[in-house]
Amino acid sequence: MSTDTLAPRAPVDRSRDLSQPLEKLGPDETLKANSDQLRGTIAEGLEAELTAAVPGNDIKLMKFHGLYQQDDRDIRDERRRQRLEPAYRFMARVRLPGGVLSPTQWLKLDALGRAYAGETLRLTTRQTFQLHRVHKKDLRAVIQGLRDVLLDTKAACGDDSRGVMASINPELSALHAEVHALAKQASDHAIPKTGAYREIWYGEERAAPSGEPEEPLYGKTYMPRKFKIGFVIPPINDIDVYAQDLGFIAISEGGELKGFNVAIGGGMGRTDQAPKTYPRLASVIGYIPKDKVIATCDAVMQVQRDYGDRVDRGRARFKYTIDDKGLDFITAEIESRLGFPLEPAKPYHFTSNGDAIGWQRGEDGREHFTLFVENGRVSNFADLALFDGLRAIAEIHKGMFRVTPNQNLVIADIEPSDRPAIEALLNEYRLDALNRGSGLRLNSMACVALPTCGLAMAESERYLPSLVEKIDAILAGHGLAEEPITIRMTGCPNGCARPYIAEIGLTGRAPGKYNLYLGGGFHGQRLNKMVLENVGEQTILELLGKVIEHFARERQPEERFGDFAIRAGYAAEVKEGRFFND
Ligand code: SRM
Ligand code: SF4
Repeated sequence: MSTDTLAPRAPVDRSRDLSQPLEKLGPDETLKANSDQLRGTIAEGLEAELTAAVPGNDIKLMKFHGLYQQDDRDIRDERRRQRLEPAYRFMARVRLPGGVLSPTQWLKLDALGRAYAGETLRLTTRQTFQLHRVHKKDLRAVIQGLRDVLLDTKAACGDDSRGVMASINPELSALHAEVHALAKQASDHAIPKTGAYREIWYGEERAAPSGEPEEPLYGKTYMPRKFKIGFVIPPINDIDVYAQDLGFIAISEGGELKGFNVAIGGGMGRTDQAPKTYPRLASVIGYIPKDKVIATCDAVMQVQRDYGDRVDRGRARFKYTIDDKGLDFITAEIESRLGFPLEPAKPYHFTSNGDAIGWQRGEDGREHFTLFVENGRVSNFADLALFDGLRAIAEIHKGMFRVTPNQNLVIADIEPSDRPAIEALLNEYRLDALNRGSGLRLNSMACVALPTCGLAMAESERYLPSLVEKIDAILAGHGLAEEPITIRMTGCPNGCARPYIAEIGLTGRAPGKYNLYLGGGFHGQRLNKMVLENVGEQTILELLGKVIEHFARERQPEERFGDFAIRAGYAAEVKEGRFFND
């Protein structure tokens, strides 16, 4: 943990891209600036009945409202053959800071999912819900339904502060409550303030101009790119704090929250064949007392707002601003906007980035059940009525639910006297069986990918479960069935399941083809290394078979799979052609 970044301040360079005329910037900048604070022609596009789509510019603006236009890629070719427009639908992403929701909110999401979203809900890697396959004509009903239970989709996507994450750790009830409250405050503070959302989706009248700017933080051009904030409570790095643009690492004394170490510049996305893009782990730059959280959000976001690349969108994330300008310069600029220097970072310690599956008791005596939800998909499957089972639980549950950063679900805050009733439903619907997966499966995550994601190049959610089964067979053959190993798959290199910090990472290149990465840190502290590029299942299993065999034979006591993979140097071994011949 370096604190040398708190050295004397670098001079402030104000030669940023915003000083250029707008037309010299990327097209998305012009679009935002001319959008009348995200109104665009969204309201008109919703009325057009001849198409299930909305006009191109509105597709982009609607992201700021948490909505993505997509089409069903399973039937895209068939529709083209029939000369029909693609089967357009929308994905709505809910804003749910820290992933906490009440049973009433669950029941509303359940009802909306059944009525408008293909009878399914999707838990995401940033602790919220996505409703897919919503018809354009139903968008208002969905959004107004969410409003009935005080939920919305504001800023769940777009160039703004995205869903704010917070650790789940059920054992530390008081700390969790305080950190979650701060995450909610940061989310409320950082979301766009434009009235566009209320006007378009709730049908409210536009307020008369007050003379104040509609967006005090964002101005007319919002952020250069998405911006992600997360709060973590050591020792569990469940939110993957090093993958956040701005991460707060809770520092407590005797169970009392004191403040946060501040980490900046994390991000996963990369593009194949584009070396200027890369995943980056966040750098810890110092410590702030807890009453400075909102000021720090403001300062850090302002720095990225003002210095982020607004010409090349591919380099617009905060991680590149930091690498281009230098960490010392960015830290000094943050401190200058805060008006005080950051204190040296305080010691902290992480043990894993996974979830503690099963029953746990909080320090306040209440009980919590973490349910493994494979890849976050909540549906009624042929052999498991997960959707119905969770509805039945929500109907009697008196506590809260928490969506975890690993796409799982905590049935939280159960009074001990209520536990038998919850257990009876878990048994009746056989949901507890989900928690009996292998160490690999319980630490697996896959992004949505096909058929809804427009950027997917390969399967992910629909494929990882069967691949895990095959790797499990290899692990079991070496007595490692229970070994917790993180495996994460994405359908493209964008990294939505944070694959570059998994012990085994797979990113899609083409149908049936993946890059294979090994060696991420078990608590999210180290990026993995690419071992194979653009290969199919057989090659992946052949390589993993050998690595697992070596691991079983040569691991040191307590050595993690990822640590072993780095120590063994597989990336170089394979590259230099030695591995498959040994
Ligand atoms: Fe993501 C874009 C799904 C977490 C990096 N992501 C997308 C889109 C919206 C595709 C699109 O732009 O058309 C995907 C929608 C698919 C679908 O059909 O639902 C999508 N991302 C997801 C989710 C649902 C994955 C999941 O299976 O859970 C996650 C929703 C999170 C949420 O609730 O807000 C999700 N995405 C992430 C994460 C993980 C995180 O934030 O911790 C990352 C990596 C961290 C990061 O941002 O660096 C991530 N998504 C991306 C990127 C690459 C960004 C970059 O800097 O290069 C894209 C593409 C883009 O923005 O251009 C993307
Ligand atoms: Fe889509 Fe790629 Fe994100 Fe997966 S990683 S959801 S394929 S953008």
